[in-house]
Amino acid sequence: MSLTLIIGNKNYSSWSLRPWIAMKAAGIPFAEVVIPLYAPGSAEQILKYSPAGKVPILIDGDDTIWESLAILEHLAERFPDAKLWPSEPRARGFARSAATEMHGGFQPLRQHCTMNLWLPVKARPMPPEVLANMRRIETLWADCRARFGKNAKEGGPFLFGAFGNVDAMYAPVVARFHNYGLPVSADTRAYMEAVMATAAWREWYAAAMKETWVMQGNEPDWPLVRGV
Ligand SMILES: N[C@@H](CCC(=O)N[C@@H](CS)C(=O)NCC(=O)O)C(=O)O
Repeated sequence: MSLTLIIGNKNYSSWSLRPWIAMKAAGIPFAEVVIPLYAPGSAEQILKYSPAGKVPILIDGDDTIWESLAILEHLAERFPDAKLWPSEPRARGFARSAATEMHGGFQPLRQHCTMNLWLPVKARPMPPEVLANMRRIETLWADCRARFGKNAKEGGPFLFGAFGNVDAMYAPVVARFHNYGLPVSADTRAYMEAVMATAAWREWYAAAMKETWVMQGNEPDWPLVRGV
């Protein structure tokens, strides 16, 4: 049964990046449909696929799965060999908590550092609540690495060893920390570099650089040129 992932434009759509990068990193084949966000008619286009009116949406044969975390769970069930969750139960429990903390939290970071891959990379002053989010995420990533990542059977530089669902959930945070120049530690930076070096990340980024849709209106100070 073929899979189609409906996503927003790659420059802005942080939620879309999550299942997209998980599927690419795991080598799961899929077709993609890109709907430019917040453009005339985009809401109607999204509604054709899901009454929830948000991307990402996964079409799996006759089934529609929406909400990024539900899509990641679906993929993990559908493709057990991809090991999108860690195979060890204690690591898996921790991984699910970390992924859910991202799905429901970090509102200040999401609000002040909206994903925009075109944004020139530059340190920007941030309110304390964003820095508090950053510190919590750094502690969480360090915990994942120290407790489960470093000695994982499926090894690698990612949070639980091999790239999986938790890395996918936090991939847009990597973009935010990077573009907005947040003052992260050397260990955090090393993890960010590992994510940004993946073939999947580079493919998404290259496609985002070719996009031309500019979100109108709500962020007047966003640059209209591509960043580095
Ligand atoms: N909780 C949802 C959030 C999805 C979401 O907010 N998607 C945004 C794009 S990143 C969207 O579809 N916006 C279109 C709109 O609100 O009209 C998830 O995890 O998938």
